[in-house]
Amino acid sequence: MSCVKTTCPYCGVGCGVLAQPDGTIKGDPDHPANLGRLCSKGSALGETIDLDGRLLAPQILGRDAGWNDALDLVAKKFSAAIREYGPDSVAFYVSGQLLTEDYYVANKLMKGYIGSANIDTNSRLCMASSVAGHKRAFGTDTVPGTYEDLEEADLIVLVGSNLAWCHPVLYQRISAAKAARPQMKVVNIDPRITATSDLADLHLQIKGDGDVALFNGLLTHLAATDQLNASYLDAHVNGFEAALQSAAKDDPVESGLTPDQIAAFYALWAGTEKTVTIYSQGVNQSLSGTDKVNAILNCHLATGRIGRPGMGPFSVTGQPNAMGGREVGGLANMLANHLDIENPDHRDAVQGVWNSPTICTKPGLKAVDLFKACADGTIKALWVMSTNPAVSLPDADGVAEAIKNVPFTVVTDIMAKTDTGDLADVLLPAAGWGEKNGTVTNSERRISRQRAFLPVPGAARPDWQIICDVAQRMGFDGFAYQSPAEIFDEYAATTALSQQFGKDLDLTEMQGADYENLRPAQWPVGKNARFFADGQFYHPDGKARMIAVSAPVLRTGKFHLNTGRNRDQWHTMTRTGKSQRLGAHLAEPYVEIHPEDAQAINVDTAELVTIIGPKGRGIFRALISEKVAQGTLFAPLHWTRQLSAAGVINSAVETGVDPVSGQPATKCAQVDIQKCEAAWYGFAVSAQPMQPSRPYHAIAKTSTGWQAECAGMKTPSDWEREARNITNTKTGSAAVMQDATTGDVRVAIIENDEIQALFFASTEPVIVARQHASTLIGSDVASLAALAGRTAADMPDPGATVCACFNVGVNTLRDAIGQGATSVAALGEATCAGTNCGSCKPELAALLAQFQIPVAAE
Ligand SMILES: Nc1nc2c(c(=O)[nH]1)N[C@H]1C(S)=C(S)[C@@H](COP(=O)(O)OP(=O)(O)OC[C@H]3O[C@@H](n4cnc5c(=O)[nH]c(N)nc54)[C@H](O)[C@@H]3O)O[C@H]1N2
Ligand SMILES: Nc1nc2c(c(=O)[nH]1)N[C@H]1C(S)=C(S)[C@@H](COP(=O)(O)OP(=O)(O)OC[C@H]3O[C@@H](n4cnc5c(=O)[nH]c(N)nc54)[C@H](O)[C@@H]3O)O[C@H]1N2
Ligand code: SF4
Ligand SMILES: [Mo]
Repeated sequence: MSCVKTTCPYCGVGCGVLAQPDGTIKGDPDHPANLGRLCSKGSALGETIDLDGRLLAPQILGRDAGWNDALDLVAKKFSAAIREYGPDSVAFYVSGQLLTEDYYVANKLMKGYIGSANIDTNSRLCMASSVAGHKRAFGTDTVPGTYEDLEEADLIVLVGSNLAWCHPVLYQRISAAKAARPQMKVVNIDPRITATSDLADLHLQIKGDGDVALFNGLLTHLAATDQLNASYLDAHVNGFEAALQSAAKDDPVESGLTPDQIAAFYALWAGTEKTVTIYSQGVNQSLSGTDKVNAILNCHLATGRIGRPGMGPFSVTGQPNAMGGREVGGLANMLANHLDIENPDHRDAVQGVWNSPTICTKPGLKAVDLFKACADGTIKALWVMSTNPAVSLPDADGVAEAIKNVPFTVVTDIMAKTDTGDLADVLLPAAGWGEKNGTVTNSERRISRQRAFLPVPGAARPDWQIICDVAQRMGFDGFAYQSPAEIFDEYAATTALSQQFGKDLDLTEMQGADYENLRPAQWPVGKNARFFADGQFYHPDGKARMIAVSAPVLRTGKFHLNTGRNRDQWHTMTRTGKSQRLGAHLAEPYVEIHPEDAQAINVDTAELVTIIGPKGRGIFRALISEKVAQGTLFAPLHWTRQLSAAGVINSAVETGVDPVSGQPATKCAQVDIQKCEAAWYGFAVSAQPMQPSRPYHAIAKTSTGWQAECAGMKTPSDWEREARNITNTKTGSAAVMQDATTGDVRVAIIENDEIQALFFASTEPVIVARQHASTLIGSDVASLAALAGRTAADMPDPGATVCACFNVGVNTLRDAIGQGATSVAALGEATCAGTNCGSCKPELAALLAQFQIPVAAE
């Protein structure tokens, strides 16, 4: 079968993938980002390309429609709003998951033809603080380093980055480099203990937002101990004195770390020339996000540790095309090619190359303000593409209301049902990964092709084409492209402007390139791969700037809610949620809470808690863990109303935004937490899709159908009816058993001698071998044995999945450790765990530490 070289659609590592139409997925050994590796999400891509749940035709007000009607309506409504209320009455909210070609035409349409800059992107929630920090320091938004720097470094400092789960292949590259050169050191700065901490020689469990104090302290220490690079500062950097003065006012102990920890970190940093500081959302998603970025950059500039092999600051991008979006000007305060809206020469030049009727003259609304403008009625027509803001923005319920308030909303998505799509007047079906062609740029500025290897299903169309179709119907020329290759060519040509104005972006070499066979290429193409090697920056005087920043006053509230990601899910789970393998890792919305806090609110393992924010609340499973500090909570952002009606964490997250970048501070919500007094807890498996609609519920795919966790506040009077309703199984005979002493309930629904559904309820969280229960669906095992929910002697219960590739559960691993496996490699040999993508290796190491019987000293 033919094998197509494409790129993974998930994280910003940008791994090359070899894909076959039957869903066989392998890492591309020739791709410089991954050299053949893939993580659990990449490896499971084949399980997410089915058409289940796909949006296959345009819909107008919930009914299938033809493209002509849908496109005419969108064009008519946008044109009417612009005519009546002006260009700023319409808005696009787009995504770092659009391909560069999609992004380019969306930006061109809004900024050059509609004449507004009201196009913002989910990168505002993701990279905006890094962009702003780079621009302040370097004069342009440049990530200077390459992935090889991570392997060549002697010290890697991870700040607010759970690399093991979020950029797994980079984690693996660093891990392999460290194994080969054990003198390489890793420091992890994170208020939580994470899977990434496993690689760290030093874990600094900082207070939330303690980063500026820590890095300001580092700068002061470097100055006080005479470890700055004076000649570099003199030749290439402005602002040192002011930055140092400001830094000296901060006390690093404010970071929450002990003087010993601080001293150990400073000594390591000061003494290691080849230092790379990797930072991600623990830095960006903060009220002081941009200042954190500059506090880090200050230390690299003051030591001249930038632009040379094995050293430099490295902001890792989240989404597959976060970087491409920044290049084409996807943010409301940028023009294409890293040029500035505020600069009339830049505006004229962009309008010139576009030959467009107009050009926006001022920055547009940033994401949070954009949805406020939806709420207050300013926005009359909104188009959301490839993002799910009703879940992913803070105050998610308020955002959903705001979208409802817009007179006309369009959503382009690949899925028929999403929390945002449910609010739209018009749904437009996009071609998804594997079905469309284009380019993406990864964290190290490497442009790779996404290539189609599947037919486009139903009436779906690629995003670029949908945008151009609407533009043409709005009467605009300049959108008559026949292919993404044409768009890319135009875009590559326009990067000459960046060169003309002395900026960094340069794809001119790629103009006219053989798009079909384009090989992964890093920009600036054909030049030094590292920026700033010559000490030249992009401010008018050619120098970099150190920025005077001060540690923020830390917020105090009842609980500090930190949010982020799970290993095996991608954002709002529209794709990864399809894979039962990935779902088995962590199957419902949860919140990590410290044991003492759990005790204080009287919550036991696996009970439910309500998290109460200023504007909304949600219900989550309590995961009691010492990995979070006392007074802090951690919850993943992934669950949506489609999967768990009360499980959207952003319902409870309402914070401000960073004053420089406008990025919401989604890592430091102040919330309250209470025990959720459930009268009963339930667990169900069914051959049918379930939508239990109980006060708490969470559904997930299994190998035989679906599973549901649920809970209610009132005990049902008829358990059979409850079981049938929850499992969505109306026919068949039901066997109901209730334990007279405990009150535990078990229901099996059987039809034609096959188990269709099982339901378990208890006044306590249900204890049942969940994976085993799901394997019974469709089997003819006698219902009574099944009702026990235990595993038959010949079918050991593997327990919660640790290795998603080979479906190896925690019990299997514990047994293997009991039988003498003493290393991750030995566990791999015994069980296969960790031998494919390797994403679970940190967890294997943790299990070894937990279950190994210490060998007595001789
Ligand atoms: N599995 C998986 N991988 C992904 C994604 C996914 O959805 N799933 N999404 C991708 C995207 S778009 C992004 S942006 C990246 C995000 O990648 P990361 O930024 O690595 O992921 P997060 O889990 O959001 O947050 C990272 C860490 O910041 C810590 N943190 C919180 N507050 C602070 C603080 O004040 N200071 C410090 N130093 N640390 C803090 C959190 O405890 C958390 O462990 O992941 C990408 N990769
Ligand atoms: N509390 C909290 N909130 C956060 C974060 C956090 O750490 N904490 N992180 C933030 C960050 S960094 C990010 S990046 C955002 C991510 O948040 P979102 O962007 O809202 O999440 P996704 O689930 O990636 O949404 C992508 C949507 O595009 C659809 N889609 C997939 N492929 C295509 C395609 O080819 N074309 C089109 N048109 N649609 C497609 C998917 O089905 C899905 O509905 O969340 C942010 N929100
Ligand atoms: S690390 Fe994983 S999610 Fe990220 S690009 Fe590579 S395979 Fe995809
Ligand atoms: Mo992101």
